[in-house]
Amino acid sequence: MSLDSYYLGFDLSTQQLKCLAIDQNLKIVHSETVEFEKELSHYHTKKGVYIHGDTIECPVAMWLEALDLVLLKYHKAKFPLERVMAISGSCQQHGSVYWSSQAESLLEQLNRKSEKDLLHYVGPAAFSRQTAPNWQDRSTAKQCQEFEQCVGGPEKMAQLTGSRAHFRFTGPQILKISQLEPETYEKTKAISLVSNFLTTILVGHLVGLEEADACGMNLYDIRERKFSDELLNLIDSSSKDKTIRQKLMGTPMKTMIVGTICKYFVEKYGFNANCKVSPMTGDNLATICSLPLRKNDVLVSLGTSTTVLLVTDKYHPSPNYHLFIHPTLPGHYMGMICYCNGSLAREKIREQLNSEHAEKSDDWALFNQAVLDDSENNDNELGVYFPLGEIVPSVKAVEKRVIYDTKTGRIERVVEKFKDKTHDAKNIVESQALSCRVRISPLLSDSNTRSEQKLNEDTIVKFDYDESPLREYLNKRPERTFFVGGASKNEAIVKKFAQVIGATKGNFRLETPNSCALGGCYKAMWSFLYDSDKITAPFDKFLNENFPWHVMESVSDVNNEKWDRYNSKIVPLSELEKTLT
Ligand code: ADP
Ligand code: XUL
Repeated sequence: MSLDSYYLGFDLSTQQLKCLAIDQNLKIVHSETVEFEKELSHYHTKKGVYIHGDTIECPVAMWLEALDLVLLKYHKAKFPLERVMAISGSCQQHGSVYWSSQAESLLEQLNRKSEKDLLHYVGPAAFSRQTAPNWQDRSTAKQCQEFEQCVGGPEKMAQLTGSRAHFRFTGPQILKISQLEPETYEKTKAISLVSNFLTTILVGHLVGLEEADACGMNLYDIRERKFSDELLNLIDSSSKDKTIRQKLMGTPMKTMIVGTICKYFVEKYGFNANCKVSPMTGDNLATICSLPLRKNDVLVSLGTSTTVLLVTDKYHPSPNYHLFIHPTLPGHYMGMICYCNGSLAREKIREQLNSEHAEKSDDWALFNQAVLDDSENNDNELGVYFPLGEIVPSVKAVEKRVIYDTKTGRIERVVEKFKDKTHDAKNIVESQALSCRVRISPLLSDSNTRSEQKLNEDTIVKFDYDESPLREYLNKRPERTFFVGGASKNEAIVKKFAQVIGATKGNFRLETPNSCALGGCYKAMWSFLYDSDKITAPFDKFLNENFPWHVMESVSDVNNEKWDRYNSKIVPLSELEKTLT
């Protein structure tokens, strides 16, 4: 009989609950999923949510049923749950769960009983509100305004909490509930994020917020590492018993292990009574734990949209991106930049190009050839291609092509089209990648590489709210870039992104269908081993040393010598963005 140890990672996302298991060699050994719409159809959700205009919510009871169901699948598969040493996981970010005053006593039953199911013990009576706002909700415009006014605008808000006020962030959501549903708010004993809701169920008692995920609330003062009094008072300045501070259960947790799994799961599914629970965290925070990312490493997700995640020790907030405390690396932050226009914008250019050449519209061959064709000179061209309104920069839908003076970087004229449609293929990928490069730049350390080009380094460039001399951008390169997501299959797109971003220690690509849950598995394993003094390595070192590197493909033939070739496009990009509204 093998004596393997296992670690579980949950992924409680919008449409499904997944549970992944790894062994002590970090190899995935089992996975089960419950799809909400299909398998829990009696909740009548569409893609996991209820939509009423701008209001988007999820039924909390559905998550309880899903947890029983996913573990039942493990049980039926005869997976040895008694050898699971620790559990952690990932949950959709920003959502909030409202516990009633009976919650504690109802949860307590999970430490004694197991005959019935979770819904029976922790059913509707445990909640003062049966639904949780979902991250897609857009109903809090008024509350976001109140939040930003309270601290003095979007920049101040970003400095304080790592992000400007966003509809989906939990603080504005709680404020809305306190204003529109005062009785519900009054009856609420405690408020969880989805992450500590799941942790709570696993350990069988109310537990506080996980600190990294608490940064997705617009309430947490990241530098002071405590809730902002100003913002808490905006929600609820009463000095009565049940103040917002008490509802949020005090200061968020920084612990690696929060407790052991409760009796319900031990008796019902055969977990070991010593199985440890490490706090669940938000999905993006779990994603960075799924890869061996260290300071100055960047993850570029080329999905429908483009998301850039990076690890930094610089607290340089901006209203255009998000900073969260890193869930496993003390003194570090996770930066997150979300672009709306990624794959769909590239697809549009590909289709136009193919139709000019009577090629099949969904073939990437012509597009790819154009992207890498260095015989075509596009040195004085720049374009932005935003078929959808963009988040970074924050502008309306627009497509704009310009010709600029290569000596000064100043824009000479706007053009309807470039010399050839192939130039659009090259220019869209270059400008998308360049936008990533200039936006991650303030979060990177100096890399001691100098450009040979003669540029006026004192020229002031402006991106979003940041204004600084060009020189600030000429010396900042990430160490490693990791590419994931649908378009990372595309050799040409990845090569161009890699050239423009210019990582000094390599570019990698991998398929990551399970990244959130896998990040949870790795966090559970490292937390368990570190907490029980079996290892001393910090999380990044542990993962770098133990990571199954064979799953990773090195994009090695990127000529990084060409990195500084894109330096001369920084000023024109800044100038072009200034003209957008
Ligand atoms: P999501 O972000 O919705 O999870 P994916 O990560 O699966 O999506 O990425 C989907 C996108 O990947 C599609 O919009 C498609 O344009 C793009 N894509 C898939 N294969 C390729 C390819 N070979 N070349 C370029 N783009 C691709
Ligand atoms: C991040 C965000 C989404 C959700 C998806 O800010 O809103 O990524 O976390 O679950």
